[in-house]
Amino acid sequence: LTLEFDLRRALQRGELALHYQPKVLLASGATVGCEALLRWTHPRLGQVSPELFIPVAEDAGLINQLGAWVLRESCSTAVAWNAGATQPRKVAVNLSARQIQASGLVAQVKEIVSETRCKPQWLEFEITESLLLDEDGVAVKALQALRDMGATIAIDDFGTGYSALSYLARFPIDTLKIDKSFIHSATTDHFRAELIKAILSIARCLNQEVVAEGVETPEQADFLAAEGCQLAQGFLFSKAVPREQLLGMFGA
Ligand code: G
Ligand code: G
Ligand code: MN
Ligand code: NA
Repeated sequence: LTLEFDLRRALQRGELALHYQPKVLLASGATVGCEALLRWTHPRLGQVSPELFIPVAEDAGLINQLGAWVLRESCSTAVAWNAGATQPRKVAVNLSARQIQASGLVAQVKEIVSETRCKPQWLEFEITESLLLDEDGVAVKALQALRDMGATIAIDDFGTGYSALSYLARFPIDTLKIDKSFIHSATTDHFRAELIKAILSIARCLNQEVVAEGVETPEQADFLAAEGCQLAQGFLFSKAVPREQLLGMFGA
């Protein structure tokens, strides 16, 4: 309850910040996109993880307000980052299950995109795979509408959820983000390494982009590059950085 009170206050007092983790080309290390990640510096507790406060925001009915703030920040960063760019530089925005199931999401995205003059092509939405199980559900319809606008859809934490390969064929997904737990054991666990190769092979067949998450060592990066993975995020390259720092980073 107290965290809920504090979160309301945080929204008003500007204690929240959006940081951006670069997404890089493994071949060159060049930054070609990024993922927006919420940061909250609590006046007494210090850094509070979004893993902790997103569920609080959801239960308190604050997630729409928080989501709108994240999207507005992300769009305005995308506009600045894409000024003069020849290739679209995408900002990936995380959406929780509750956000996608809420009825106003698509209208909210349309409004903010138009208000900030952000091209939907500069946005990617990250969701978790369990949302796709309900084919005729609200979530899948919302994702379809976002895609029709020109945004792309990524499956976050791929491999950790209720992975049903059938949904990959049924639903148009643009990007698979391989969960960091796979990447961390790729160079020590033969079985995990083979699974990563299988994921890369499926993605090639379905024309999907793959992003390896949580790359921390050169050995992991070398393994991924050798297996044909083109894109990665992780502490080896950069943690999430403030907007000003992101704007100085690009390679394409
Ligand atoms: O940022 P960190 O490295 O601690 O992320 C922890 C979790 O919080 C991740 O699962 C991430 O997807 C989620 N998260 C971070 N920022 C946002 C956000 O803006 N919206 C939502 N819904 N989740 C976020
Ligand atoms: O669930 P999602 O993929 O959105 O979460 C991203 C989370 O992963 C964030 O909390 C981010 O800070 C964290 N992260 C990013 N790069 C690395 C990394 O190289 N290693 C680890 N352990 N975590 C990372
Ligand atoms: Mn994510
Ligand atoms: Na992830």
